[in-house]
Parts: sequence; structure tokens; C-alpha cells
Amino acid sequence: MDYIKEFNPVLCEFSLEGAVEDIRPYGEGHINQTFLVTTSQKKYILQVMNTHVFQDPDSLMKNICYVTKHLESKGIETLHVVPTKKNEAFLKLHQGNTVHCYRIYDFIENTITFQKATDKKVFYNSGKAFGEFQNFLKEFDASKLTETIPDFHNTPKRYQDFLEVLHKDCIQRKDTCLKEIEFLQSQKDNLDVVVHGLKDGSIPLRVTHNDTKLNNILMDSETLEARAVIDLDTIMPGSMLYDFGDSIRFGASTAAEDEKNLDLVHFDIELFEAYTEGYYSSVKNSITPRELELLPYSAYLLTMECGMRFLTDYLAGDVYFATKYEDHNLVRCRTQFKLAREIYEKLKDLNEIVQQIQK
Ligand code: ADP
Ligand code: GN1
Ligand code: MG
Repeated sequence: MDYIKEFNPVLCEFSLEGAVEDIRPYGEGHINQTFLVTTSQKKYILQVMNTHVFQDPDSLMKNICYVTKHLESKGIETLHVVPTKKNEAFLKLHQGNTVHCYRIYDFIENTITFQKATDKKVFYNSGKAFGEFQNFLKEFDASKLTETIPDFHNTPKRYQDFLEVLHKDCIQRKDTCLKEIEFLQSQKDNLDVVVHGLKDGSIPLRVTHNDTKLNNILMDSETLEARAVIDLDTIMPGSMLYDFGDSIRFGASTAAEDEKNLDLVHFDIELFEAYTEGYYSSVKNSITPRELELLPYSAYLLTMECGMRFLTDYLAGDVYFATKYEDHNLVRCRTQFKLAREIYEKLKDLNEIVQQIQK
């Protein structure tokens, strides 16, 4: 694939430093198409924005500029949006009958992202950094941020969406995942605790990141300290429990999110402890007793929710998450359900860990 030729009309619209020497796909994100652009002088990240998932790219980029400028003004390392020659935050290009949206960030040098927590220290560091990011988000007035995906973590609503897709079974995949469907249906009464808590006020509504997996944080390649929280597309009102739970679901697994051999997939209680310690050290002054009590449950909830989203997308014909092979979404769903089951069984032990950490 000649990416330099393909993206030439796009890159022409931005003032990049140096001549473009190389463009290649980069990272493991499931939503945007990400490329590393190398010029004779520096590196950039180019993204083809996913406008099927984010239907209002103008508001989305306003959110990102608002948040990153604020972070920059405080001297916190963050994404830096490279504007177009017309000084827009992203480029809308009419190509054939469709409009494609592109954005460019400076590449944040000397950092790495992990697809799996390799050791407790790395995961502790990411917990501390996501906690600090949560503190930073307290300064934002939620009304100034557009909700980029309404009901993003409304788990009961996602369950209803699943039922609808299951009912339609538009590409006849239902019979290939009966066990997963049955497991999800058996859990349906356990999915509404956070949504109810937000509604009755027992859980505070905050501004949250909402997509806190380990590969959405850049770690310094030498010190392994967290450098920058990235993937800021879903910053919007939510619960701290969504951020905590999502980090645990991805990072406290002994295997990759798409490991096919389920014997390798386990919930690692020591990784849970490391992350919780890091996170708590940052948020101890603002987390409420109810939130603390629900930290372990949130790990189960977000893992169920993500498994349900993968299953729903599998049944719908892979229209949301990027997939690399035919049953990729089903493979991902299976790892999540296996983890969720283990987390649920260990809730008592996890509660004890949370109690201990507070002492
Ligand atoms: P997606 O929404 O598809 O997950 P991300 O914005 O998370 O896309 O980017 C995908 C990956 O690209 C990240 O996990 C990270 O490895 C890498 N990445 C993104 N932005 C930068 C950046 N500014 N500097 C270095 N790496 C980046
Ligand atoms: C997506 O964008 P990315 O790959 O960091 C998804 C998350 C899921 C995650 C599962 C906007 O995250 O919600 O938890 O995949 N992001 C969006 O790996 O839907
Ligand atoms: Mg990402």
C-alpha cells in the first residue's frame, strides 16, 4: 500500500515540518485508523477519524482542543493538535460521495504503550496517572463539553441494544454464540447498579475519560512512568467507576483482550491491587465511600459491558470495532466473559483489598 500517495491530498492541507518520508499503520486502537507519519524532521500521528462512531466531529474536536489547551497551560504533557493550513483543528475532505475527517497530532516521543500489563509497577503507574487525570477533569464544567457518544456506559441500555440486534440476527450468527448469549442473559440483573446510582444521586456524576485502557496512556520508554493520557475522544460526563472498571478489565488480565486460548485468560488479583493502590493514591481526597465500595463491582460491570459490546457487534456483522478476522469480536467477547465470571467470584477478596488500601 502506497500510503504516501494515498494521503498526499490530506497532508498537503497541513503545514508539517520537513518532507514526508514514511507513513505506516500504527498502534492497536479499535476505533480510528492511526498512522505514524515520519518526515525529514519529526514524527506525527495521523488519524482517519471514525465518523460512524463519532457523528459530530466538530464538537468532538472542540472538546479535545478545550481539554488539551487547558492541560498544556498547566504544564501537563498532552496531545498537541496540529492545525490545518486554514487553522482548523481537523480536515474535512470530500472524497467521492463521502466526507472523510482527518486529524494530526505531534507524535509524543520516547514513549510506549502496553497491550498488557507486564508488571505491577507499570500498572500501578497507570492507575496513579488515570487518577491524576480524574483530578484534573474536576476543573471542567460538564456543560462545556459535548457528550460525544450519548449513553456510552449506560449498561442496561446496551443490554437492550444487544437484545434488538439478537432479535434481528441480520447475518445469522446467533447459532454460533449461544453459550455467550445465555451467559449474558443470566447476568442481566447485575448490570444496572451504576446507572441507578447516578440517577438517584448516590454516585456523583463527574467528567470522566471513559476509555481508560492501558494502551490509551503513553509511558516513558525509559522510566516506565506515565507520560500522557491519550485517546481523549470520549471525555464527557460519567462515573469515576467507569474509568476504574475499564482499566481493570483490560489491564488486570493475564492475557490479551483477543487471546483465543481461554486457559490463558485469568483475572490477576495482584494486578488489581497494584492499580487500585496507584489510583487510590491520586483520588483519595475526592472518592466517596459509595464509589470506594463499588470499585470491585465496577471491574465486573465494565468487563461485562465490553464483552456485551463485542458480542453485539459480532451479531450485527462487525460494524463498530475494527476487526482483523471473521470471529474477532466473538473471540474478544469470550475473554471478557471469562474475566467477568472470575471477577464476580472474587468480589469478596477484592473488597478486602480495597479496605486494606484505605488503611
Ligand atoms: P483509537 O481511538 O483507535 O484507540 P488512539 O487515539 O487510542 O486511537 O490511538 C491508537 C494508538 O496510537 C495508541 O494506543 C497509541 O499507541 C498511539 N498514539 C496515538 N496518539 C499518539 C501520540 N500523539 N504519540 C504517540 N503515540 C500515539
Ligand atoms: C475501544 O478506541 P479504543 O480502541 O481505545 C472503545 C472502548 C472499548 C475498547 C475495547 C470509542 O477503545 O469503549 O472499551 O475499544 N472505544 C470506543 O478494547 O468505543
Ligand atoms: Mg485508543
